[in-house]
Amino acid sequence: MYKVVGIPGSRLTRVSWMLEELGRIYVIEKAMPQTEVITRLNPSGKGPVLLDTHFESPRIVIDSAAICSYLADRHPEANMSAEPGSLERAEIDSWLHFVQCDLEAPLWLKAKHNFILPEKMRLNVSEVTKFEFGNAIAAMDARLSNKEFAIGDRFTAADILLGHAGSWARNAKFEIEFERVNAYLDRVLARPALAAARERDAQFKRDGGT
Ligand SMILES: N[C@@H](CCC(=O)N[C@@H](CS)C(=O)NCC(=O)O)C(=O)O
Repeated sequence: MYKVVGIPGSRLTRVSWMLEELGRIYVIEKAMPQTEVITRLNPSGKGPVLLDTHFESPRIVIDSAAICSYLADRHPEANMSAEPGSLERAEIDSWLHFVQCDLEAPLWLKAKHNFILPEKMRLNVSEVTKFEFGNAIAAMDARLSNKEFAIGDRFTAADILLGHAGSWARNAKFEIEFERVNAYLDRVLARPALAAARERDAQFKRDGGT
């Protein structure tokens, strides 16, 4: 079984979405950042963390992109990864890095300065984050071109990371002016596996998990 530790509704949804795509059984354990529970698993104090309990000594994997990549490799029958050393694999990996370094960085920076950092540290980063996000989206549009999914005609871990960051951008009211990117996001965000993952988040709250 798999256990996902972190905050439901955060980047953790990338992992539950992936697990739903793979049809795997998993449990969610809520743990706030920088608490003892999470820091024991990830010294940076950040979630999500995956525990793969299929082994005598459970494996611990940290970072949402690494976790999705690991899960895709563990279940090759789902065809959500590619052979290490292949061009397709390099393309998937490059999208995973793109999401974290280019696409979500401005979203995260804005969130930190809006409501996460201690008030005295907060700055107005609206202009720079809008600029950087705009550059990232333009690059995404050019790279995606008219492809159905990030690497072509099959859905991979890269689409989960891109889709999740795109949904985050929409919620945070970052403008996406590219028709192809919006059509792509509509397509990946309509996946039944994402709806199931979001339902798990909602269920967690209904059960008093807050
Ligand atoms: N690159 C990491 C980022 C992890 C991250 O920043 N997680 C947030 C929750 S979604 C967190 O725990 N933040 C607490 C902090 O920055 O101290 C990932 O994708 O897993």
